[in-house]
Amino acid sequence: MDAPLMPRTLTWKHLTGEIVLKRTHVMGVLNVTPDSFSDGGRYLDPDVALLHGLEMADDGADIIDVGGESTRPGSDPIPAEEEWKRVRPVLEGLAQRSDVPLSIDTRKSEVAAKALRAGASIVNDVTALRDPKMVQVVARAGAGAILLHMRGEPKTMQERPEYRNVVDEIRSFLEERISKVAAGGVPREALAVDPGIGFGKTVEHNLQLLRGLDGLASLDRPIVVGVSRKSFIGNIAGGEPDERLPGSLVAATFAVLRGAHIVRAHDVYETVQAMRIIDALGSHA
Ligand code: HH2
Repeated sequence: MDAPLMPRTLTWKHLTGEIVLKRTHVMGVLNVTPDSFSDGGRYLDPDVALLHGLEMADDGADIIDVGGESTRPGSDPIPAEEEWKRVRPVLEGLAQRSDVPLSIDTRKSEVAAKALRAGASIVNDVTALRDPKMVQVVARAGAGAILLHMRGEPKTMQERPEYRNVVDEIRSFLEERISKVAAGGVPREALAVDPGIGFGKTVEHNLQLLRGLDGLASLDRPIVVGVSRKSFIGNIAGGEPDERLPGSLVAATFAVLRGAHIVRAHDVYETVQAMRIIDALGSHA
């Protein structure tokens, strides 16, 4: 009898090293913004943000994702200078005081370039490196990048999103972006993909995507999923964003069972504990 095929261990290269995905990794969210949907204003003070980042590192975060601009539905972009002013002290402080790899959550190449010089290793871009300048910045620095699927722009993305087959369309989009970005000089090994839960999707689209996540396995790149506190959880089960931890943990666990390698979460301690258990039970079995 043939031995069962074991899933291949994926490796994700970034500026300061590589992440070997032998277990589920947790990416902690650090929003240095006044208006993020679930923690807006809580970490706008750089000292408070830095302490929260260090706490997430202690709690077992594998990556800390620092963002200075909200991309919640309906949000407006902010100037690059303002975004950089917010994230700079936090990135510099974390790079000095922790070894956890840092990602910069930005769609602006100027901010990404400065962040990579200040200690970030990965660019988390909700526009999937749409701007050719962003591809250049990532390629030149030797950074890692996350390619996320978003339909349209944050301002309007939730206005009647439609798909024929949401999983197939997102897989095709990501496949195309991987090829384009690789042609621009970023090696495939430096790329991870993200279906973009909540980025131009209805509640039903989000559910279909989570159920069909294994459809992204053929991309052969690490799959990042962000469900933490998102509105589909409130829509289905109620609760304000900071009351959605139970639903977030179930959705993250389900995503891992369907093939996610990295989960992006606000509540790092709780998420790490949940992921340790699902991994021990054999998440990839
Ligand atoms: N979700 C948000 C922001 N960045 N990046 C990735 N890779 N995946 C996600 O699902 C994702 C993301 C939105 O969440 P949050 O950062 O908490 O909110 P806001 O955009 O309001 O700051």
